Amino acid sequence: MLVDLDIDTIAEATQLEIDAGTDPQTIMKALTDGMNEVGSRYEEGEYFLTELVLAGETMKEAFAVLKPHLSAEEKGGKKPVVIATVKGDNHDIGKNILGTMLMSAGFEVVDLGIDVSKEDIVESVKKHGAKVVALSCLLTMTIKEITLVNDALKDAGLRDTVKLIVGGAPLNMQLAKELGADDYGADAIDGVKRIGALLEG
Ligand code: B12
Repeated sequence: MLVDLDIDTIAEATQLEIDAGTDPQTIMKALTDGMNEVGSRYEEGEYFLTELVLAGETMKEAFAVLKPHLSAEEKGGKKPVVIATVKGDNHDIGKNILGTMLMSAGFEVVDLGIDVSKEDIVESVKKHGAKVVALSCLLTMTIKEITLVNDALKDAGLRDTVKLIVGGAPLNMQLAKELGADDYGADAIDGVKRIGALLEG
C-alpha cells in the first residue's frame, strides 16, 4: 500500500492488521520495506518528488495508528535520549521509527524534530540531563552538522558525559567516527541496541 501511495486507506488497513493480531514489529517492517522500494523507484527515475512526498505522508498515516502499539510501558530509571534530525535536513521517517523503537524498549525519548540547530541540542541535553544524543542525517550536504554538534557539546563542557550516535543513509561507522560521533547505527533496531550499550558503558 505504501508503494501504491494508498494514503486514504493505509490507516484503516494498519488498524485491521493490529486487530487481527499481527505483530506490530512485522507491520513496521512491511512499512519500512515499502519505503525502501519507493526510494529505489525514485532512484531509478520511476517515481518523482511528488511520489516521495506522498509516500512520506502515507507512512505517517500508518505510523500514527501503529505507534501506540509499539510503545511499551516506561521501565524508568533510564536517562533520556535526545533525538533529532540535523539542521538543514527535513527527513524524519527514520528518526521517528528510531524514537518509537526506543520508547518501546523502555527508554525515555526527547524528540526535538527536524532541522534542529546545535544550540537547541545543547540546551536540551542540559535541560534533561541526557546521556545520549542520537542524530539522524539523510543528506550528504548536512553531514557536517554532526561535527558542529560534537564541537558545540565540547564547548558546553558536556562531551565527556554525553555519547553521540548517528544514523542515516549517507553514513557508516568509519565516517561517523571521523565526524566525531561515538557510534553509528545501521537501522533503528541496531540503534536501540547500541544506545543501550552506550548508556551502560
Ligand atoms: C521519503 C524521502 C523524502 C521525503 C521526506 C519525508 C519525511 N517526512 O521524512 C521528502 C519528499 C520530503 C524528501 C525531501 C528531500 N529529499 Co529525500 N528521500 C526520501 C527517501 C525516498 C526515503 C527516506 C526514508 O524516509 N527512508 C525510510 C526510512 C525508514 O529510512 P532511513 O531514513 O534511512 O532511516 C533508517 C536508517 O537509516 C536508520 N536511521 C536513520 N536515522 C537514524 C539515526 C540514528 C541515531 C540511528 C541509530 C539510526 C538511524 O534507522 C532508520 C530505520 O531503520 C530517500 C531515498 C532513500 N532510499 O533513502 C530520499 C533521499 C534521502 N532524499 C534526497 C534528497 C536529495 C531530498 C531533497 C533535497 C529533494 C529536493 N530536491 O528537494 C529534499 C530534502 C529537503 C530537506 N531539506 O530535507 C536524497 C539524498 C541524497 C544525498 N545523499 O544527499 C535521497 C537519498 C534520494 C536520492 N537518491 O536522491 N525526501
